[in-house]
Amino acid sequence: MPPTLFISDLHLSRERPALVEAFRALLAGPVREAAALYVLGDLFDVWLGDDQLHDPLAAGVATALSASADAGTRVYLQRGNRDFLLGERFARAAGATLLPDAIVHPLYGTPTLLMHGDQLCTDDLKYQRFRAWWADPSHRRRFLALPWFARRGIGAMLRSASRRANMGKPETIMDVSADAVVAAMREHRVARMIHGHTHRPARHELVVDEARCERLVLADWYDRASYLRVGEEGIEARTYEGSSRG
Ligand SMILES: [Mn+2]
Repeated sequence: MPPTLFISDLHLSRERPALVEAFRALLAGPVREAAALYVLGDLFDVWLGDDQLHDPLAAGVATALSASADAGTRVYLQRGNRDFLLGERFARAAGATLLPDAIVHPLYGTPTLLMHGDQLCTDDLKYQRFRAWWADPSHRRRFLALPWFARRGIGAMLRSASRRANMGKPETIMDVSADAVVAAMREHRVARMIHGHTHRPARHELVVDEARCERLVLADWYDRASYLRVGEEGIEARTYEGSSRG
């Protein structure tokens, strides 16, 4: 059976064209052989609404993803904390299925909880307040009704405020809370979860209610393209040097 690939935290933007190329190469390479591709959030460095598809980079990413879908790889998208305004219009353009923020999918027989991971950083109260505010559909609607230039301005302001805030935060606050991980595993009755967001790729083992569980954390794309390959044979983290990178 073909493998399933997981990526997150690409933060694609015009500032880093090499990564956009690496993403295209990944789609044209390993993704073609895969049964499914899961993007677990922060595909884009910022998403201000689906009319961002007017941006050639965004449109190109959607087209490349939909080519993968057309070639037979199922494409699933989750929203991250940078692109939480990704909507159905983008998903349609990308030939992708937009998933809720936390969902259990069976992977080769193992029910696996999938999420971006920001919701596990419960010690970061300031960020969780921000997240709760944006979770309100009326707040989202109001923001999305603003003209493009206004959203772009507000987005830039929020990003620089978040950078300033994160500089002052202790490392532990920026990671997931152990209690939140256990609570999520219990709530969704799973022994395995995969998430991104923290940029701390790892395979953690833990015991929840006497059951052995594991938590797989995806790598970001700041230095190199990487993905997690899940197959019948097991799980493997891989980096990817696309042929078009050079
Ligand atoms: Mn994130």
